[in-house]
Amino acid sequence: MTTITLVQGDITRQSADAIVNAANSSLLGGGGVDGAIHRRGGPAILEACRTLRASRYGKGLPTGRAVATTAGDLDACWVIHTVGPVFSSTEDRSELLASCYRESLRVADELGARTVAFPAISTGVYRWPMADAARIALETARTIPTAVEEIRFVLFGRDAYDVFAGRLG
Ligand code: AR6
Repeated sequence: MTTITLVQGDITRQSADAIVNAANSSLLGGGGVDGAIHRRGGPAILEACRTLRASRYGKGLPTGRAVATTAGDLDACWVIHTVGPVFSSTEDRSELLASCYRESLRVADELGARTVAFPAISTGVYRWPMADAARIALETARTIPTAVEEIRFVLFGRDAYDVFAGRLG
């Protein structure tokens, strides 16, 4: 039985087994959630990302995939890095966005994580409209078979929270 919860706040302040990062395929950090996670989590996360690049993801982590590292100084056991699609008004990339949630939860299951905190993937720099992103995130979270007990969406700001809350019902 999986419970979906919503929180308004900064994901780097959350306590969870796994915290999901809206990364880019380089895995070497960036702005938004990615920057915040690396800043608060400290250099161990970047070091682990560099190792992953050198070993398995020399060409980068593909969009829609997910991979775990240490969570460094964050109050979590793991950070799960996933690469959201850039929003396109001419091409339907919804399946790739759903895949970020599915793959992150698959990795969480492999790790044995029971609580997983997600940001609203692709809704910042990658410009996905919040209402549509919330629909995809919640539909995927509701329907995926997983041993994760709590899927927590951590929304940055009141507007994003309200959009998710309106869709969760
Ligand atoms: N906690 C929770 N949510 C946050 C936080 C935070 N600390 N900071 C921002 N958000 P974004 P993307 C929200 O841009 O769109 C990076 O440079 C934000 O308001 O972080 O998937 C990566 O390296 C928005 O709603 O991720 C990639 O290059 C949501 O998190 C690129 O951005 C996602 O915004 C990925 O873009």
